[in-house]
Amino acid sequence: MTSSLRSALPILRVAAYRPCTRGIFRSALRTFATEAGAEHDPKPSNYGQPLFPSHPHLLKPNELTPGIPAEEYERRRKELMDSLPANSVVVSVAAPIKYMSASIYKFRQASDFWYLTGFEEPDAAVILEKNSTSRGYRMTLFSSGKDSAKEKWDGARTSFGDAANIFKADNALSIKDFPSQLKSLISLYSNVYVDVPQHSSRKGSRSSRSLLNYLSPAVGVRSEYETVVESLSSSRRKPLAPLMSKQRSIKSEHEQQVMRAAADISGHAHTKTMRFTQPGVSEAAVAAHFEYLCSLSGSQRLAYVPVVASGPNALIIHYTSNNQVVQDGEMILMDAGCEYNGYASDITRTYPASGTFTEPQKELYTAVLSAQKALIGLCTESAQLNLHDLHRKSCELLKQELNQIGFKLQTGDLERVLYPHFLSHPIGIDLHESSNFNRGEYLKSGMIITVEPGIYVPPTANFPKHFHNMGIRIEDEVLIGPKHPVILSVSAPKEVVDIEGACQGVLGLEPL
Ligand SMILES: [Mn+2]
Repeated sequence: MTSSLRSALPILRVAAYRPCTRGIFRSALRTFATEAGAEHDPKPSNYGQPLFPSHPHLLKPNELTPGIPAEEYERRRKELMDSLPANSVVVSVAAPIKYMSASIYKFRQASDFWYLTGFEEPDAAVILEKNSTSRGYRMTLFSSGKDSAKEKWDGARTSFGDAANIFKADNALSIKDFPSQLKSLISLYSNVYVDVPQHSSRKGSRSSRSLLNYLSPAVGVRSEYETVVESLSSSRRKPLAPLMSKQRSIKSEHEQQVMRAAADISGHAHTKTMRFTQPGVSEAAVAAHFEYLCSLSGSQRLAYVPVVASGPNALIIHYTSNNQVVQDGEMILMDAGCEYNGYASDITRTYPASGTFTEPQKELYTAVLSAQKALIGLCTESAQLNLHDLHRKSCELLKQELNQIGFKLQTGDLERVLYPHFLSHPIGIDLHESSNFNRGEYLKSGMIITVEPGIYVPPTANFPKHFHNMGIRIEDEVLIGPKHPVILSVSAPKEVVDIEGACQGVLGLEPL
């Protein structure tokens, strides 16, 4: 038994389950912990995250995180390091734990750190030093390691030995050594790729810092780390985030599969939630139903706070109060997606509460849908378009569609009033992978973007009365192909007949 916590406890293990491969019935061998070669029980896990030995129902033997093989993480690091000039070092740190009142937020790893390491524990960091070995770099992983007293409360942490072996680090050290190691190490390199922390804890008041230190000793480490980073001259310090953003924008086949699975879970949940929705139900219940279905399908959390906007609430683009009651005759705009195995999904559907669109609802819905489908057709590498081009195209198409159904649009009506948001954003580990994404760059195969035109009609006399207070958005996730787009969110119905079919149970769906 390797865990210091467990070896300290006088517990005899009576049965070791030795999972071989997924899907094969596991035999319960009666062994004892003291026997040589006995493997660790799957429960409680000996690691700080799901790994094949402890969670064979979630991962395949070669996977480091569900759906992503260990060699893909190796490939990501190599690709990054190969792209850098000689004399470069990369530094990436885990996300800090956030505390809310007395309880703790479910921890979510920092996206770039996770992309490079697959390591899911807080209080961790990685240093990658470019060198001339065949691997191309040297990797040092810092983490909290075993601490029996702490693990008794928070669960297992991966040992340094396992951190090195499983996550393929040349060296695994305590996070407490990170600031001093970093300090001595970066003096050796002329290019230090690192991101300056956005909310520097050093800038906090003395009292809040001591409170943070009380909550987590690692905050002290973080503060020291920030001092080291800020002391670097601007000529040597280079931002890491733009490089990561570029690399992350092209999804590997494994990532595409995980994202397709995430979109499938969300798409099915949308379909079943249409069936669940009835006049008289609360928006909150609709949101809860969606989340329940996603969790039931294995999603770890929602990718964002869902928008469940009934009737005129749909005119508020980021309506998340979700505290009204669905009325007969209204449409519901639901913008909701789950996170699955580290990747976000993002789907919006608009459907009738009664199960049947009214004529004006159908007319406006069909206008948005026609534009949306035409735009998806342009999501190919061969189309040579960027996100700005696609957005401009969406404005043109929506104007044409609206003019055909009786709108008399004046300059600015569409962009300023009826369709005030942007068409699209890249999506992946983060819901909006846009902060460093160049909207002027041509779309390339392997990118995944959303396509989400919408029309929101305020009750003003310059727009046809029968469309007043309607808000419609239709959003899919699209994988850019060389010549064809692939709609990842295809399991959520969007044709009028399919939506009505889902709502009415014609597709064989029951409310639950
Ligand atoms: Mn979106």
